[in-house]
Amino acid sequence: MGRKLAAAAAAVAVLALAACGGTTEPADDATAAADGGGATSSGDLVVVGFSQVGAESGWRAANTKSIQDTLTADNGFDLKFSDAQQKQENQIQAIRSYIAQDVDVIAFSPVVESGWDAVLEEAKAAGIPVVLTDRAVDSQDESLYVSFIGSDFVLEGQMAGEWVVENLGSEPLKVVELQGTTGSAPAIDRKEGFEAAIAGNDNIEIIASQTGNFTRTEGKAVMEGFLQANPEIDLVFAHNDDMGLGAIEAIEAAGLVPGVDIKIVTIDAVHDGMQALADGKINYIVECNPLLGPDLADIIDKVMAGESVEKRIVVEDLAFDQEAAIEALPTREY
Ligand code: GYE
Repeated sequence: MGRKLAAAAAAVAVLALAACGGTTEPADDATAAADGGGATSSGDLVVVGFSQVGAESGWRAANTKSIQDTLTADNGFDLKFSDAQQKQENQIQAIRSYIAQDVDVIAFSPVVESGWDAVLEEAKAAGIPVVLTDRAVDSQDESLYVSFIGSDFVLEGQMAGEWVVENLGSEPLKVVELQGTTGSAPAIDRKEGFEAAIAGNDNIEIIASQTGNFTRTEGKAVMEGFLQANPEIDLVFAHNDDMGLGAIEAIEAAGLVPGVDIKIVTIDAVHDGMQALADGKINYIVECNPLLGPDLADIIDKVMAGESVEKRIVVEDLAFDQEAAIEALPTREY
């Protein structure tokens, strides 16, 4: 959403008339919200306001689809969905809009870890439970959210690092790292996990590390810079498949063979990444499961029923080499 549109949407939301993302609320919602409608604002449906990070990667597309396919009217939900285009200010605005609309539950995937306390306190004061999906916040006050569903990103980085140590660590290895969005939980944690795994091995050296913002375009551009500045690169560790796929383009454009001249390890295991792994252009992928919709629906149902919910739900992830990717691809959901 552009700045102007976001501002306009927020202004209208104050009147409890509009949702973020440029859609207009049905009139009965506005009336119900003005009446303090809450759970009854859409008949029997549970009204959920979801603020998504953006559309930066294949992972995000699969995650959005899972949420939209699960939180349907047939399943008892009225989903209000907004895309923050990787900007925290847009997410804060969307959350304030959901508070103004008096939705039943707010869920969001925080683009960065810090800076959420104020808006989460506003949601708490309004009596609206918040569920974190995918990414964490660094708030010390855990009462600001009811549950956090997502993968263990430190473990993912560690699994990637362990594979590198075991398979490539017997000879000197110059590594470049493509980091995710600066300040985001997966970028911070995957870096930490990878570094911890390679720490004991003197052969492995990270010679350059920069953010590619989880996108293919930026991953490619950063890799081009790495290739120009470093005559010798043995391995790319990319915090997601998309940046790894961008790196493949840069490596090929430089006349080198990805997966052979320069090895590549990534995280996500979305379809395009798995295809590149099957084709031998990526060497190893640690999975990050984006299908969070069913768990989110389950948590929301429990919250609405007044049942207690787990504060932290850890999603289990697998890992794939070429052979495993070839085997998994035909039946993979994303
Ligand atoms: O790995 C990346 C996406 O937060 C786990 O965000 C998610 C990450 C995912 O852009 O592809």
